[in-house]
Amino acid sequence: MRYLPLGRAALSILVLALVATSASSANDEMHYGSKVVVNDLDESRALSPFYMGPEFAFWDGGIVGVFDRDDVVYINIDPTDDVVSENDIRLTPFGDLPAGSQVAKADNDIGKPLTKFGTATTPRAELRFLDAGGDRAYNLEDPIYLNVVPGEINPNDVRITNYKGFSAGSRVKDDDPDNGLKTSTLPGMLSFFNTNGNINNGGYAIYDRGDIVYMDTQYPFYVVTINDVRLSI
Ligand SMILES: [Ca+2]
Ligand SMILES: [Ca+2]
Ligand SMILES: [Ca+2]
Ligand SMILES: [Ca+2]
Repeated sequence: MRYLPLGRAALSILVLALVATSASSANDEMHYGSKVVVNDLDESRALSPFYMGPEFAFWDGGIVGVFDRDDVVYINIDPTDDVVSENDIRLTPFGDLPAGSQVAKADNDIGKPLTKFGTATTPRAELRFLDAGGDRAYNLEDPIYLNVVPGEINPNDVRITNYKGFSAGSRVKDDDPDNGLKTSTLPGMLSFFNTNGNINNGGYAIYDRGDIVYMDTQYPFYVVTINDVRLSI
């Protein structure tokens, strides 16, 4: 009898541990800016290439002609259209619409002009990582940035993953601890999971509503592997 209370305590600890374990691998962890870890539900799923390589771009608000924190940043899926269009991905929030959301037909940013990075008048921008562990390799602990003026984190860079309490989709500010730190080239390319499975006449996956964009970071490509990054909700 005297062991019963201990047994109950041990049982409730076990139950709590099981609940915590199942919660950490559930779908709600697979949001924008999260990385694929062992046993995630999407691990080893097939990814599809985009017809044309999507580009990062911004809707130039705030001070026009200057990339600043009032500019909403996007993945422009069709880089030739130069406007915010259906199913482009927001990398920063727009009003109530969170970072990682796909643009929908009725959204207020649809049709807005997009400015490309890397032209004669605009800075270059790349996805790069901060080597937090200092092992000179990209791994799970390393946060990712849309790094404008690649090489060093600057104010207004976009965090693609969380960093020390700063959420994915937030902008780096002058006083933030990551401002000024060095970045390294993130290997890989953008591809997508064809959630609804639709294909065109040529047999290629169609990117549309509900499909999930990934930064595909390592061999084998076109497969979701550990370290890949989810870029949409
Ligand atoms: Ca601006
Ligand atoms: Ca577009
Ligand atoms: Ca590292
Ligand atoms: Ca699709």
